Amino acid sequence: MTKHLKITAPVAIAALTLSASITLAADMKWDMPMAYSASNYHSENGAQFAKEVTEASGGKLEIVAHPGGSLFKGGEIFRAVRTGQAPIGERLISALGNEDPLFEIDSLPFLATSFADAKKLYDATKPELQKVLASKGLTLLYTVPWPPQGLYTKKPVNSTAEMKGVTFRAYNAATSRLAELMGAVPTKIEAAELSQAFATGAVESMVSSGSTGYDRKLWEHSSHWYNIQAWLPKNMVIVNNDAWAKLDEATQKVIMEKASEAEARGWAKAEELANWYVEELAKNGMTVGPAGDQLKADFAKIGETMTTEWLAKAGDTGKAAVDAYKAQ
Ligand code: PCA
Repeated sequence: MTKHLKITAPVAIAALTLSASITLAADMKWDMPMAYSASNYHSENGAQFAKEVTEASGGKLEIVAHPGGSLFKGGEIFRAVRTGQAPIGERLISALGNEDPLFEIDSLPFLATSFADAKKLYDATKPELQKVLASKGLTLLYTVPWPPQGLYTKKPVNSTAEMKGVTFRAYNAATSRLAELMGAVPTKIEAAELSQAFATGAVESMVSSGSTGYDRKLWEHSSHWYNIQAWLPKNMVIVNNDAWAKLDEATQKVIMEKASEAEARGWAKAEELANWYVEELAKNGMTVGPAGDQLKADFAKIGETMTTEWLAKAGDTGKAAVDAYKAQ
């Protein structure tokens, strides 16, 4: 009898512990790969979204955000979600031009250069974006913009001719093309690998927001940021439709509600932080300001070339999307 008790007590305790942990854990867990630094507002917003869905789902779903490319690198996230390796994930939309030209519409230079216009462009093109994603088995949850894009250099630059032969970090096909049109030498590099690329001298310039320059301490590697205000690219959070179908309606509703809140929060945060980031670049010793007249004129011309090229590639759908935006 004594012997019998000695054996069952630990077993009973183990069983209790096990059942306690089962009731605490959610029925389902979604890992959510994200590409940018944990402290960036995109990642913080995503982490908040994940936490809120987890809490509001009543134990049915736990979403865990993995920032900084720790689960999948930026360049792998879209494929991971499309193939179901990850049920949900975040990706820079305009890096997906080889999937569909429509994904590049928010990186067309000088089409939408303010937060208000970027929002208009998003509203006008959202149905088409959702359609393209649906054709790949994906659902759009929310988007968040980056602040306006400017040129980081190691020296004062007055015209794009001065960028000839300069090595340039690109984050999508559009920034690669922009570099080519300046005579610069582009290499595609994810933000997570940026500091190293600059530190080793692999690249010496780029076009990006004050946000990414701040995250990656670009003042350690460059001296100037020209606010050419060329476009405001967006990140999107997408979900795999097979994973989506495994959720009950109530959980799907929770996700959509929290996604819509994350979208509003993210757009507001980007706008709120835009100037602050630029001030931080200046505080850390960089010369920041508008581009000079020649540089501006050169970029305007490059922008026209890129828009013409994109329209040829994007066909009637692309033209209709631009027209829908302009009609707003
Ligand atoms: N930061 C991202 C994309 C646009 C931006 O402002 C990056 O540089 O990778």
